[in-house]
Amino acid sequence: SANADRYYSLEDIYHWINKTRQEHPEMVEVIMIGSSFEKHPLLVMKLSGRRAAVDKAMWMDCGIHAREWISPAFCQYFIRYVLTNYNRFPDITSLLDKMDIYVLPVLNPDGYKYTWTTNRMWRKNRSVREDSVCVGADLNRNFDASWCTEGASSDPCSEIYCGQYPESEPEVNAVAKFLRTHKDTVKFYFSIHSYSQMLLFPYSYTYELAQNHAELLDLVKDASQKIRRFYGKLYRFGAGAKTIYLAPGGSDDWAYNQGIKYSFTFELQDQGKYGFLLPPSLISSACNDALLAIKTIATRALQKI
Ligand code: 0X9
Ligand code: ZN
Repeated sequence: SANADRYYSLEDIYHWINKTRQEHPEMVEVIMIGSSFEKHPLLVMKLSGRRAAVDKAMWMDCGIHAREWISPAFCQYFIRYVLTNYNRFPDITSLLDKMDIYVLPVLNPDGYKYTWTTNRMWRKNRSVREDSVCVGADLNRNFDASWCTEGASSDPCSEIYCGQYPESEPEVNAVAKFLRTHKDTVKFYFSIHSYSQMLLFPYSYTYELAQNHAELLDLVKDASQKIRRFYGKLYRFGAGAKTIYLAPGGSDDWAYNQGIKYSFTFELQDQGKYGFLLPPSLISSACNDALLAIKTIATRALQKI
């Protein structure tokens, strides 16, 4: 199983996914939801407990932004935690007894690979257009949520380029298609980013408040306080537009508008000392923060739905 003491290359992650399925055939199913621009498979790992079918599910994706290496590392950490501790720890056992968990460890495989081979600071995917020399769209500006308004750019050379039209990017279209098909069961949406230590929820494309803003605020506040108490780390929390910046076309806002009322974006460690270059020695600390936040939010919200 994955070590939390190093980062995995794209090839290593594919190998790890395959190995993990072989080691836990009764709990893990691998679903190919589509392909990236460069035809890498987009593999979702479906985790289920040893029980009858359930009608609820959680979704988590990692690695939308290529250079945020702690994000895929967290998806791996989370999967390993669930598989190791199901039927051992009551918290994760009761979560998995109530819902299935879908995890997409690398949403942007082409970009992730590029950060290993060529440019460590690459953010976007690697899609090519005939009319521009610049490569890539920002996948977190390409969802159909107030697409390409203030906080995104229509310039293909920009780091926050929104793409040619909503869901123009195959990675975004694959995720949106999957969630549209599963929106009756998916109750939680988590998207993992770095850095700056924030627990965010909709909206980011407008300053207007989400319908259940007070409830979402309460959940992330509780999670932030627990992280502070257990691990001493400070996480800011709130609606995206006010807490970080106005940014349309994001996956969390899109998922929320599909009816997934518990929708979150986490920005993991650190606060800027290492930034995207978080050293391997801090992987487990960053992952513990995020794991505690997810367990806190899901456990509390599940009591109400
Ligand atoms: O700008 C982003 O996409 C995220 N920050 S990052 O530094 N990782 O790039 C924040 C996303 C918050 N949610 C939305 N903008 N919808
Ligand atoms: Zn990001």
